Amino acid sequence: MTIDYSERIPNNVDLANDRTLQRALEHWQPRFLDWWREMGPHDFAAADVYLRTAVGVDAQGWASYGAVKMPEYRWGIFLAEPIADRTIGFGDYYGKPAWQQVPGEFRSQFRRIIVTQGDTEPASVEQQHLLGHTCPSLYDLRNLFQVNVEEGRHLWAMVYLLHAHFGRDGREEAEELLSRHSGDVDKPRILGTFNEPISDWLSFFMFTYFTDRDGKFQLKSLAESSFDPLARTCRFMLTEEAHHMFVGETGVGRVVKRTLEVMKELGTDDPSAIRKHGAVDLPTIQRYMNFWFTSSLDLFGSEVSSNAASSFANGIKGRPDEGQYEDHVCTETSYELETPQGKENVNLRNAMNEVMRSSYIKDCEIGVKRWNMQIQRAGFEFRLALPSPRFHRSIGAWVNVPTDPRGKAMSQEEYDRLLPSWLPSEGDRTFVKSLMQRVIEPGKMAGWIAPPDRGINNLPVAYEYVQLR
Ligand code: BYC
Repeated sequence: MTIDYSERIPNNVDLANDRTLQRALEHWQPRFLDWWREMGPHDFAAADVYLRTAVGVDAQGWASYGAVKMPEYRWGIFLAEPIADRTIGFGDYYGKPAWQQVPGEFRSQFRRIIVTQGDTEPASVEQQHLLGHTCPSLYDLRNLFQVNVEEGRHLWAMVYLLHAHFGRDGREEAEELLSRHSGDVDKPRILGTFNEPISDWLSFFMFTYFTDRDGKFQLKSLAESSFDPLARTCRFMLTEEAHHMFVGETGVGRVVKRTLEVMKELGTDDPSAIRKHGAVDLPTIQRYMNFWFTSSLDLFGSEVSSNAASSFANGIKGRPDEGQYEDHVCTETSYELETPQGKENVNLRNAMNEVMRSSYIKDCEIGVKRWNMQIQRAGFEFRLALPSPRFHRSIGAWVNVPTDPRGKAMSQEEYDRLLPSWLPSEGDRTFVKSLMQRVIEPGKMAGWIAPPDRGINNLPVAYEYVQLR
Protein backbone atom coordinates (compact mmCIF):
# COMPACT_ATOMS: atom_id res chain seq x y z
CA MET A 1 0.00 0.00 0.00
CA THR A 2 1.75 3.18 -1.13
CA ILE A 3 1.27 6.70 0.14
CA ASP A 4 -0.40 9.05 -2.30
CA TYR A 5 1.48 12.37 -2.19
CA SER A 6 -0.53 13.97 -4.95
CA GLU A 7 -3.39 14.39 -2.48
CA ARG A 8 -3.81 17.47 -0.31
CA ILE A 9 -3.55 15.16 2.68
CA PRO A 10 -1.04 12.39 1.94
CA ASN A 11 -2.52 9.08 3.05
CA ASN A 12 -2.67 5.35 2.58
CA VAL A 13 -6.28 5.02 3.71
CA ASP A 14 -7.90 5.71 0.34
CA LEU A 15 -9.19 9.06 1.50
CA ALA A 16 -10.15 10.06 -2.07
CA ASN A 17 -12.94 7.49 -1.95
CA ASP A 18 -14.51 8.88 1.21
CA ARG A 19 -15.45 12.42 0.26
CA THR A 20 -17.18 13.26 3.54
CA LEU A 21 -14.20 12.26 5.62
CA GLN A 22 -11.82 13.94 3.20
CA ARG A 23 -13.78 17.20 3.42
CA ALA A 24 -13.88 17.06 7.22
CA LEU A 25 -10.12 16.53 7.42
CA GLU A 26 -9.47 19.23 4.82
CA HIS A 27 -11.47 21.53 7.01
CA TRP A 28 -9.30 20.67 10.03
CA GLN A 29 -6.02 20.95 8.06
CA PRO A 30 -5.81 24.80 7.95
CA ARG A 31 -6.56 24.89 11.69
CA PHE A 32 -3.70 22.51 12.30
CA LEU A 33 -1.42 24.74 10.19
CA ASP A 34 -2.55 27.82 12.10
CA TRP A 35 -1.77 26.00 15.33
CA TRP A 36 1.68 24.99 14.01
CA ARG A 37 2.42 28.57 12.97
CA GLU A 38 1.33 29.89 16.34
CA MET A 39 2.44 27.22 18.81
CA GLY A 40 5.19 25.33 16.95
CA PRO A 41 8.79 26.39 16.15
CA HIS A 42 7.46 29.41 14.25
CA ASP A 43 10.67 31.43 14.24
CA PHE A 44 12.17 28.80 11.96
CA ALA A 45 9.40 28.72 9.38
CA ALA A 46 11.73 29.85 6.59
CA ALA A 47 14.60 27.48 7.41
CA ASP A 48 15.40 24.51 5.15
CA VAL A 49 15.57 21.49 7.41
CA TYR A 50 16.98 18.09 6.43
CA LEU A 51 13.94 16.01 7.39
CA ARG A 52 12.75 12.50 6.81
CA THR A 53 9.23 12.03 5.49
CA ALA A 54 7.36 8.76 5.40
CA VAL A 55 6.99 7.40 1.87
CA GLY A 56 5.76 3.92 2.77
CA VAL A 57 4.81 1.93 5.81
CA ASP A 58 7.00 -1.15 5.57
CA ALA A 59 9.86 -1.41 8.04
CA GLN A 60 12.55 -1.18 5.32
CA GLY A 61 13.03 2.02 3.36
CA TRP A 62 9.91 3.72 4.66
CA ALA A 63 11.29 7.24 4.65
CA SER A 64 12.96 9.69 2.28
CA TYR A 65 15.24 12.55 3.38
CA GLY A 66 15.55 16.04 2.03
CA ALA A 67 15.48 19.77 2.76
CA VAL A 68 11.98 20.93 3.72
CA LYS A 69 10.57 24.13 5.19
CA MET A 70 8.63 22.91 8.20
CA PRO A 71 5.29 24.55 7.42
CA GLU A 72 5.46 22.69 4.08
CA TYR A 73 6.06 19.29 5.71
CA ARG A 74 3.64 16.73 4.26
CA TRP A 75 1.77 15.68 7.40
CA GLY A 76 -0.41 12.74 6.51
CA ILE A 77 -2.29 9.64 7.56
CA PHE A 78 -0.36 6.41 7.50
CA LEU A 79 -1.50 3.09 8.89
CA ALA A 80 0.68 -0.03 9.03
CA GLU A 81 -0.35 -2.82 6.64
CA PRO A 82 -3.32 -4.86 7.88
CA ILE A 83 -2.65 -8.35 9.21
CA ALA A 84 -4.93 -10.79 7.39
CA ASP A 85 -7.61 -12.37 9.60
CA ARG A 86 -6.24 -10.68 12.71
CA THR A 87 -7.97 -11.82 15.90
CA ILE A 88 -8.27 -10.10 19.26
CA GLY A 89 -5.25 -10.91 21.39
CA PHE A 90 -6.49 -10.36 24.96
CA GLY A 91 -9.41 -9.63 27.28
CA ASP A 92 -13.04 -10.78 27.20
CA TYR A 93 -13.14 -10.99 23.39
CA TYR A 94 -9.94 -12.97 23.08
CA GLY A 95 -9.81 -14.98 19.83
CA LYS A 96 -12.71 -13.17 18.10
CA PRO A 97 -12.06 -11.26 14.84
CA ALA A 98 -10.53 -7.80 15.38
CA TRP A 99 -12.99 -4.91 15.00
CA GLN A 100 -12.89 -2.62 11.97
CA GLN A 101 -15.45 -0.31 13.60
CA VAL A 102 -15.74 0.79 17.23
CA PRO A 103 -18.43 -1.18 19.09
CA GLY A 104 -21.08 1.25 20.38
CA GLU A 105 -20.75 0.15 23.99
CA PHE A 106 -17.03 0.99 24.10
CA ARG A 107 -17.20 4.15 22.08
CA SER A 108 -16.62 6.65 24.86
CA GLN A 109 -13.81 4.59 26.38
CA PHE A 110 -12.02 4.38 23.03
CA ARG A 111 -12.58 8.06 22.42
CA ARG A 112 -11.14 9.02 25.78
CA ILE A 113 -7.98 7.01 25.25
CA ILE A 114 -7.47 8.28 21.68
CA VAL A 115 -7.99 11.86 22.88
CA THR A 116 -5.51 11.37 25.75
CA GLN A 117 -2.92 9.95 23.37
CA GLY A 118 -3.62 12.68 20.79
CA ASP A 119 -3.33 15.42 23.40
CA THR A 120 0.28 14.56 24.23
CA GLU A 121 1.52 15.02 20.66
CA PRO A 122 0.85 18.74 20.10
CA ALA A 123 1.61 19.30 23.79
CA SER A 124 5.21 18.23 23.29
CA VAL A 125 5.61 20.55 20.27
CA GLU A 126 4.32 23.41 22.42
CA GLN A 127 6.66 22.52 25.27
CA GLN A 128 9.66 22.65 22.92
CA HIS A 129 8.73 25.58 20.75
CA LEU A 130 11.50 27.94 21.91
CA LEU A 131 14.35 25.45 22.11
CA GLY A 132 15.53 26.13 18.57
CA HIS A 133 16.93 29.47 19.70
CA THR A 134 19.47 27.82 21.98
CA CYS A 135 20.49 24.77 19.94
CA PRO A 136 23.90 23.30 20.76
CA SER A 137 24.49 22.46 17.07
CA LEU A 138 22.76 22.28 13.70
CA TYR A 139 22.68 18.50 14.06
CA ASP A 140 20.68 18.84 17.30
CA LEU A 141 18.48 21.55 15.84
CA ARG A 142 17.55 19.24 13.00
CA ASN A 143 16.75 16.41 15.43
CA LEU A 144 14.52 18.71 17.47
CA PHE A 145 12.60 19.68 14.34
CA GLN A 146 12.38 16.06 13.18
CA VAL A 147 10.84 15.13 16.51
CA ASN A 148 8.48 18.13 16.31
CA VAL A 149 7.15 17.42 12.81
CA GLU A 150 6.63 13.77 13.69
CA GLU A 151 4.73 14.64 16.86
CA GLY A 152 2.61 16.82 14.59
CA ARG A 153 2.04 13.79 12.38
CA HIS A 154 1.11 11.70 15.41
CA LEU A 155 -1.57 14.26 16.13
CA TRP A 156 -2.83 13.70 12.58
CA ALA A 157 -2.87 9.96 13.28
CA MET A 158 -5.23 10.38 16.24
CA VAL A 159 -7.33 13.05 14.52
CA TYR A 160 -7.88 10.70 11.59
CA LEU A 161 -9.29 8.07 13.97
CA LEU A 162 -11.51 10.66 15.68
CA HIS A 163 -12.86 11.94 12.36
CA ALA A 164 -13.25 8.55 10.71
CA HIS A 165 -14.84 6.67 13.60
CA PHE A 166 -16.40 9.05 16.12
CA GLY A 167 -18.62 11.31 14.03
CA ARG A 168 -19.46 14.72 15.38
CA ASP A 169 -18.02 14.00 18.84
CA GLY A 170 -14.75 13.06 17.20
CA ARG A 171 -14.65 16.26 15.13
CA GLU A 172 -15.27 18.31 18.26
CA GLU A 173 -12.50 16.49 20.10
CA ALA A 174 -10.17 17.18 17.16
CA GLU A 175 -10.86 20.90 17.54
CA GLU A 176 -10.23 20.69 21.28
CA LEU A 177 -6.85 19.08 20.65
CA LEU A 178 -5.78 22.38 19.12
CA SER A 179 -7.35 24.56 21.78
CA ARG A 180 -5.82 23.09 24.95
CA HIS A 181 -2.23 24.24 25.39
CA SER A 182 0.72 23.04 27.42
CA GLY A 183 0.92 24.91 30.70
CA ASP A 184 -2.20 27.00 29.98
CA VAL A 185 -3.84 28.01 33.27
CA ASP A 186 -7.38 27.70 31.92
CA LYS A 187 -7.02 24.95 29.32
CA PRO A 188 -3.97 22.85 30.09
CA ARG A 189 -3.01 19.59 28.40
CA ILE A 190 -4.56 16.47 29.94
CA LEU A 191 -1.54 14.72 31.50
CA GLY A 192 0.81 16.30 34.04
CA THR A 193 4.19 15.85 32.31
CA PHE A 194 2.93 17.61 29.19
CA ASN A 195 2.39 20.83 31.10
CA GLU A 196 5.97 20.97 32.38
CA PRO A 197 8.15 23.55 30.65
CA ILE A 198 11.06 22.28 28.54
CA SER A 199 13.21 25.36 28.37
CA ASP A 200 16.68 23.87 28.15
CA TRP A 201 18.22 21.06 26.11
CA LEU A 202 19.10 18.87 29.08
CA SER A 203 15.36 18.74 29.81
CA PHE A 204 14.69 18.03 26.13
CA PHE A 205 17.05 15.03 26.17
CA MET A 206 15.55 13.78 29.45
CA PHE A 207 12.06 14.20 27.99
CA THR A 208 12.91 12.32 24.80
CA TYR A 209 14.58 9.58 26.84
CA PHE A 210 11.97 9.16 29.58
CA THR A 211 8.70 10.63 28.31
CA ASP A 212 8.95 9.46 24.70
CA ARG A 213 9.65 6.05 26.17
CA ASP A 214 6.31 6.20 27.98
CA GLY A 215 4.97 6.95 24.50
CA LYS A 216 6.63 3.78 23.23
CA PHE A 217 4.94 1.65 25.90
CA GLN A 218 1.52 3.30 25.55
CA LEU A 219 1.68 2.96 21.76
CA LYS A 220 2.75 -0.67 22.07
CA SER A 221 -0.24 -1.37 24.27
CA LEU A 222 -2.57 0.42 21.82
CA ALA A 223 -0.92 -1.47 18.93
CA GLU A 224 -2.47 -4.58 20.54
CA SER A 225 -5.95 -3.02 20.49
CA SER A 226 -8.95 -4.99 19.21
CA PHE A 227 -9.94 -1.91 17.21
CA ASP A 228 -7.79 -2.63 14.18
CA PRO A 229 -7.45 0.93 12.75
CA LEU A 230 -6.08 2.06 16.14
CA ALA A 231 -3.69 -0.89 16.29
CA ARG A 232 -2.41 -0.24 12.75
CA THR A 233 -2.05 3.50 13.38
CA CYS A 234 0.04 2.91 16.50
CA ARG A 235 2.18 0.26 14.85
CA PHE A 236 3.35 2.80 12.31
CA MET A 237 3.81 5.54 14.92
CA LEU A 238 6.23 3.25 16.74
CA THR A 239 8.46 3.19 13.65
CA GLU A 240 8.86 6.96 13.93
CA GLU A 241 9.10 6.95 17.73
CA ALA A 242 12.38 5.00 17.78
CA HIS A 243 14.33 8.04 16.56
CA HIS A 244 12.89 10.22 19.33
CA MET A 245 14.26 7.91 22.00
CA PHE A 246 17.57 7.71 20.14
CA VAL A 247 17.75 11.51 20.43
CA GLY A 248 17.20 11.19 24.18
CA GLU A 249 19.64 8.38 24.84
CA THR A 250 22.47 9.78 22.72
CA GLY A 251 21.70 13.31 23.91
CA VAL A 252 22.15 12.46 27.60
CA GLY A 253 25.11 10.22 26.68
CA ARG A 254 26.83 13.11 24.89
CA VAL A 255 26.29 15.45 27.85
CA VAL A 256 27.80 12.82 30.17
CA LYS A 257 30.70 12.29 27.76
CA ARG A 258 31.55 15.98 27.68
CA THR A 259 31.31 16.22 31.48
CA LEU A 260 33.71 13.30 31.82
CA GLU A 261 36.19 14.96 29.44
CA VAL A 262 36.12 18.07 31.62
CA MET A 263 36.42 16.00 34.83
CA LYS A 264 39.47 14.25 33.39
CA GLU A 265 41.02 17.44 32.14
CA LEU A 266 40.62 19.14 35.52
CA GLY A 267 41.32 15.99 37.52
CA THR A 268 38.32 16.59 39.77
CA ASP A 269 34.66 15.74 40.14
CA ASP A 270 33.94 18.93 42.08
CA PRO A 271 30.63 20.25 40.64
CA SER A 272 31.61 23.90 40.96
CA ALA A 273 34.87 23.33 39.05
CA ILE A 274 33.00 21.41 36.32
CA ARG A 275 30.45 24.19 36.07
CA LYS A 276 33.09 26.88 35.87
CA HIS A 277 34.48 25.00 32.92
CA GLY A 278 31.09 25.16 31.17
CA ALA A 279 29.92 21.56 31.56
CA VAL A 280 27.05 20.00 33.51
CA ASP A 281 28.20 18.21 36.67
CA LEU A 282 26.94 14.64 37.13
CA PRO A 283 24.85 15.36 40.29
CA THR A 284 22.88 17.94 38.28
CA ILE A 285 22.29 15.37 35.53
CA GLN A 286 21.05 13.01 38.27
CA ARG A 287 18.60 15.63 39.58
CA TYR A 288 17.20 16.27 36.08
CA MET A 289 16.82 12.53 35.71
CA ASN A 290 14.98 12.28 39.04
CA PHE A 291 12.52 14.89 37.89
CA TRP A 292 11.71 13.60 34.38
CA PHE A 293 11.72 9.92 35.33
CA THR A 294 9.29 10.34 38.23
CA SER A 295 7.03 12.63 36.22
CA SER A 296 6.97 10.05 33.42
CA LEU A 297 6.15 7.25 35.90
CA ASP A 298 2.95 9.14 36.69
CA LEU A 299 1.88 8.83 33.03
CA PHE A 300 1.05 5.17 33.58
CA GLY A 301 -1.80 6.02 35.98
CA SER A 302 -2.58 4.50 39.38
CA GLU A 303 -1.18 1.16 40.52
CA VAL A 304 -4.71 -0.16 41.03
CA SER A 305 -7.06 1.08 38.35
CA SER A 306 -10.55 -0.01 37.40
CA ASN A 307 -10.12 2.04 34.20
CA ALA A 308 -7.11 -0.08 33.29
CA ALA A 309 -9.01 -3.29 34.10
CA SER A 310 -11.94 -2.37 31.90
CA SER A 311 -9.63 -1.20 29.08
CA PHE A 312 -8.06 -4.64 29.16
CA ALA A 313 -11.36 -6.52 29.50
CA ASN A 314 -12.94 -4.60 26.61
CA GLY A 315 -10.03 -5.07 24.27
CA ILE A 316 -9.10 -1.40 24.18
CA LYS A 317 -5.54 -1.58 25.47
CA GLY A 318 -3.44 -4.73 25.86
CA ARG A 319 -0.03 -5.13 27.43
CA PRO A 320 3.00 -4.10 25.36
CA ASP A 321 4.06 -7.17 23.32
CA GLU A 322 1.03 -9.12 24.54
CA GLY A 323 2.37 -12.16 22.65
CA GLN A 324 5.10 -12.63 25.29
CA TYR A 325 2.50 -13.72 27.89
CA GLU A 326 0.75 -17.09 28.13
CA ASP A 327 -2.46 -15.93 29.75
CA HIS A 328 -4.31 -13.30 27.69
CA VAL A 329 -7.53 -13.27 29.67
CA CYS A 330 -6.10 -12.64 33.14
CA THR A 331 -9.20 -13.13 35.25
CA GLU A 332 -7.73 -15.80 37.52
CA THR A 333 -4.32 -14.33 38.20
CA SER A 334 -3.33 -11.91 40.91
CA TYR A 335 -0.46 -9.43 40.97
CA GLU A 336 1.55 -8.49 44.04
CA LEU A 337 1.86 -4.75 44.48
CA GLU A 338 3.94 -2.69 46.84
CA THR A 339 1.84 -0.08 48.55
CA PRO A 340 2.65 2.24 51.45
CA GLN A 341 0.58 -0.13 53.61
CA GLY A 342 2.69 -3.15 52.58
CA LYS A 343 2.29 -5.88 50.00
CA GLU A 344 -1.13 -6.20 48.43
CA ASN A 345 -2.52 -8.80 46.01
CA VAL A 346 -4.87 -7.46 43.38
CA ASN A 347 -6.49 -8.95 40.33
CA LEU A 348 -4.02 -8.75 37.45
CA ARG A 349 -6.47 -6.81 35.29
CA ASN A 350 -6.60 -4.05 37.88
CA ALA A 351 -2.80 -3.91 37.98
CA MET A 352 -2.24 -3.42 34.22
CA ASN A 353 -0.90 0.11 34.70
CA GLU A 354 1.68 -1.30 37.10
CA VAL A 355 2.59 -4.16 34.75
CA MET A 356 3.33 -1.57 32.09
CA ARG A 357 5.19 0.72 34.45
CA SER A 358 7.45 -2.17 35.53
CA SER A 359 8.37 -3.04 31.92
CA TYR A 360 8.98 0.65 31.28
CA ILE A 361 11.35 0.92 34.26
CA LYS A 362 13.37 -2.06 32.97
CA ASP A 363 13.65 -0.38 29.58
CA CYS A 364 14.78 2.89 31.19
CA GLU A 365 17.58 1.00 32.97
CA ILE A 366 19.28 0.15 29.67
CA GLY A 367 20.39 3.69 28.88
CA VAL A 368 21.38 4.37 32.49
CA LYS A 369 23.66 1.30 32.35
CA ARG A 370 25.28 2.64 29.18
CA TRP A 371 25.86 6.08 30.72
CA ASN A 372 27.35 4.45 33.81
CA MET A 373 29.68 2.38 31.63
CA GLN A 374 30.99 5.64 30.20
CA ILE A 375 31.59 6.96 33.73
CA GLN A 376 33.23 3.74 34.84
CA ARG A 377 35.49 3.63 31.79
CA ALA A 378 36.58 7.18 32.51
CA GLY A 379 37.64 5.96 35.96
CA PHE A 380 35.16 7.80 38.17
CA GLU A 381 33.17 6.38 41.10
CA PHE A 382 29.95 8.33 40.54
CA ARG A 383 26.97 6.32 39.27
CA LEU A 384 23.66 7.59 37.90
CA ALA A 385 20.61 5.73 39.19
CA LEU A 386 16.88 5.71 38.51
CA PRO A 387 15.09 6.79 41.66
CA SER A 388 12.62 4.43 43.30
CA PRO A 389 9.08 4.47 41.85
CA ARG A 390 7.92 5.43 45.35
CA PHE A 391 9.79 8.72 45.20
CA HIS A 392 8.20 12.06 44.23
CA ARG A 393 4.96 10.70 42.81
CA SER A 394 1.90 12.76 41.92
CA ILE A 395 -0.39 9.92 40.78
CA GLY A 396 -1.22 6.66 42.54
CA ALA A 397 -0.59 5.00 45.88
CA TRP A 398 2.66 6.83 46.65
CA VAL A 399 1.33 10.37 46.41
CA ASN A 400 2.19 12.32 49.55
CA VAL A 401 4.26 9.47 50.98
CA PRO A 402 7.61 10.98 51.91
CA THR A 403 10.47 8.75 50.70
CA ASP A 404 14.01 9.38 49.55
CA PRO A 405 15.13 8.51 45.98
CA ARG A 406 15.99 5.02 47.19
CA GLY A 407 12.41 4.54 48.34
CA LYS A 408 13.15 4.71 52.06
CA ALA A 409 10.33 6.16 54.16
CA MET A 410 11.08 9.32 56.11
CA SER A 411 9.36 12.03 58.07
CA GLN A 412 7.59 14.81 56.18
CA GLU A 413 9.93 17.42 57.74
CA GLU A 414 13.06 15.62 56.64
CA TYR A 415 11.58 15.07 53.18
CA ASP A 416 10.69 18.74 52.78
CA ARG A 417 14.18 19.69 53.87
CA LEU A 418 15.96 17.29 51.49
CA LEU A 419 13.69 17.38 48.42
CA PRO A 420 15.42 20.43 46.90
CA SER A 421 18.68 18.47 46.89
CA TRP A 422 17.08 15.66 44.85
CA LEU A 423 15.37 17.73 42.19
CA PRO A 424 16.70 20.51 39.95
CA SER A 425 16.84 23.68 42.05
CA GLU A 426 16.33 27.21 40.72
CA GLY A 427 20.11 27.52 40.84
CA ASP A 428 20.55 24.35 38.73
CA ARG A 429 18.05 25.55 36.18
CA THR A 430 19.63 28.99 35.97
CA PHE A 431 23.04 27.42 35.53
CA VAL A 432 21.88 24.96 32.84
CA LYS A 433 20.09 27.78 31.04
CA SER A 434 23.24 29.89 31.16
CA LEU A 435 24.97 27.20 29.07
CA MET A 436 22.29 27.31 26.40
CA GLN A 437 24.07 29.52 23.87
CA ARG A 438 23.15 28.81 20.32
CA VAL A 439 25.78 27.26 18.05
CA ILE A 440 24.91 27.22 14.36
CA GLU A 441 28.19 26.79 12.54
CA PRO A 442 28.04 23.43 10.72
CA GLY A 443 29.90 20.74 12.68
CA LYS A 444 30.48 22.92 15.77
CA MET A 445 29.11 21.88 19.18
CA ALA A 446 28.34 23.86 22.31
CA GLY A 447 30.94 23.35 25.03
CA TRP A 448 28.64 21.35 27.32
CA ILE A 449 27.94 18.50 24.89
CA ALA A 450 30.16 16.09 22.93
CA PRO A 451 29.62 15.66 19.19
CA PRO A 452 27.56 12.67 18.06
CA ASP A 453 29.39 9.57 16.76
CA ARG A 454 27.82 9.98 13.33
CA GLY A 455 25.53 12.23 11.36
CA ILE A 456 22.04 11.63 10.01
CA ASN A 457 21.39 9.21 7.13
CA ASN A 458 25.12 8.62 6.52
CA LEU A 459 25.89 12.33 6.15
CA PRO A 460 28.83 13.82 8.06
CA VAL A 461 28.23 15.46 11.44
CA ALA A 462 29.39 18.73 9.87
CA TYR A 463 26.63 18.69 7.24
CA GLU A 464 24.49 21.83 7.26
CA TYR A 465 21.35 20.07 8.54
CA VAL A 466 19.44 23.31 8.92
CA GLN A 467 19.94 26.18 6.49
CA LEU A 468 18.88 29.19 8.48
CA ARG A 469 19.47 31.78 5.82
N1 BYC B 1 -1.67 13.33 34.82
O1 BYC B 1 -7.17 4.91 36.83
P1 BYC B 1 -6.11 5.93 36.61
C1 BYC B 1 3.40 10.02 24.33
C2 BYC B 1 -5.97 10.54 35.29
S1 BYC B 1 3.21 9.62 25.96
C3 BYC B 1 -2.96 13.73 34.91
O2 BYC B 1 -5.04 6.05 37.59
P2 BYC B 1 -6.02 5.30 33.88
C4 BYC B 1 4.34 11.10 23.97
C5 BYC B 1 -6.67 9.57 34.34
O3 BYC B 1 -6.80 10.14 33.02
C6 BYC B 1 1.93 8.42 26.04
N2 BYC B 1 -3.99 12.87 35.03
O4 BYC B 1 -5.40 5.69 35.25
C7 BYC B 1 5.54 11.26 24.64
C8 BYC B 1 -7.99 9.38 35.05
O5 BYC B 1 -8.85 10.49 34.78
P3 BYC B 1 -10.44 10.33 34.72
C9 BYC B 1 0.57 9.02 26.11
C10 BYC B 1 -3.73 11.55 35.06
O6 BYC B 1 -7.39 5.76 33.67
C11 BYC B 1 6.39 12.29 24.31
C12 BYC B 1 -7.63 9.45 36.52
O7 BYC B 1 -6.36 10.13 36.58
N3 BYC B 1 -0.42 8.00 25.91
O8 BYC B 1 2.78 9.45 23.51
O9 BYC B 1 -5.68 3.88 33.70
C13 BYC B 1 6.05 13.18 23.31
C14 BYC B 1 -7.50 8.10 37.17
O10 BYC B 1 -6.74 7.34 36.34
C15 BYC B 1 -2.42 11.05 34.97
C16 BYC B 1 -1.34 7.67 26.80
O11 BYC B 1 -1.40 8.20 27.86
C17 BYC B 1 -1.36 11.99 34.85
N4 BYC B 1 -0.07 11.62 34.76
O12 BYC B 1 -5.13 6.28 32.97
C18 BYC B 1 4.85 13.02 22.64
C19 BYC B 1 -2.28 6.59 26.36
N5 BYC B 1 -2.47 9.70 35.06
O13 BYC B 1 -10.73 9.46 33.54
C20 BYC B 1 4.00 11.98 22.96
C21 BYC B 1 -3.70 6.90 26.58
C22 BYC B 1 -3.76 9.37 35.19
O14 BYC B 1 -10.83 9.70 36.01
N6 BYC B 1 -4.03 7.06 27.99
N7 BYC B 1 -4.52 10.47 35.17
O15 BYC B 1 -10.90 11.75 34.50
C23 BYC B 1 -4.23 6.04 28.84
O16 BYC B 1 -4.06 4.90 28.50
C24 BYC B 1 -4.67 6.33 30.24
O17 BYC B 1 -5.49 7.43 30.18
C25 BYC B 1 -3.50 6.56 31.24
C26 BYC B 1 -3.86 6.02 32.62
C27 BYC B 1 -2.24 5.84 30.82
C28 BYC B 1 -3.21 8.03 31.33
